[in-house]
Amino acid sequence: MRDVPDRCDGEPMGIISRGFRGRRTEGGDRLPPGQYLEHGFPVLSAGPTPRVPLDRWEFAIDTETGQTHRWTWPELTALPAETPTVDIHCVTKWSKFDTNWEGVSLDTLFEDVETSVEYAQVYSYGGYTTNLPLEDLLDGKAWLAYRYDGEELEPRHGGPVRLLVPHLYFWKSAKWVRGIRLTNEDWPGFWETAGYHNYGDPWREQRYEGD
Ligand SMILES: Nc1nc2c(c(=O)[nH]1)N[C@H]1C(S)=C(S)[C@@H](COP(=O)(O)O)O[C@H]1N2
Ligand SMILES: [Mo]
Repeated sequence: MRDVPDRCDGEPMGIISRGFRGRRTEGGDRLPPGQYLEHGFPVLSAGPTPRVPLDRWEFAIDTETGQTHRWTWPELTALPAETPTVDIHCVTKWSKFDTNWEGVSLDTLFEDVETSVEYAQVYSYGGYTTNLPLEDLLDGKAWLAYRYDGEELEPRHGGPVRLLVPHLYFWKSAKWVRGIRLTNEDWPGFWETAGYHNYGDPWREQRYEGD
């Protein structure tokens, strides 16, 4: 006899119903509506992979008063790092559970940043942009990630450094991230301008404008 799944709710399960239930419920409660569980790691890039030499790489936070906070690669990687394990959800319907990252919490980067605005415009090497409320980057919800699964982050997945904001659809997790501009107004980014939802909460299935 093979094991019965943990989520068994007590109804009698023959081999056929078990297989059927297994497929339908793979992912269970952790899978947002309309998503399926992916075991590989697809690459989704709207353009070519930009190559940024580490000695020229920098990350900046630009405030509404014109102040810029900058980090070089040695400065960023000298900051205290965290190793979040998170589920990620792409708007094209794949979700991947328990992805392992290493990087710096945005809370650390924002420690000395004074701002009174609500919006963040994230921009990347290569020209990609995405927007989100500043509060979605704070309080342990976002990281600048430079390692994945114990290895340095591959260029196709956003290396040397990508944003990781796992509670929103993965298009908000800008690869090859270069900076964050803090603004009074909310400026839609690359996919947000192209008809994707402005906020992108996978649990409310906010895929497209109007969802
Ligand atoms: N700079 C940049 N960041 C990006 C994208 C992109 O095209 N360019 N694609 C987004 C989308 S739609 C997704 S699903 C994820 C994909 O990340 P992955 O290729 O590591 O799976 O990156 C997001 N960040
Ligand atoms: Mo995506």
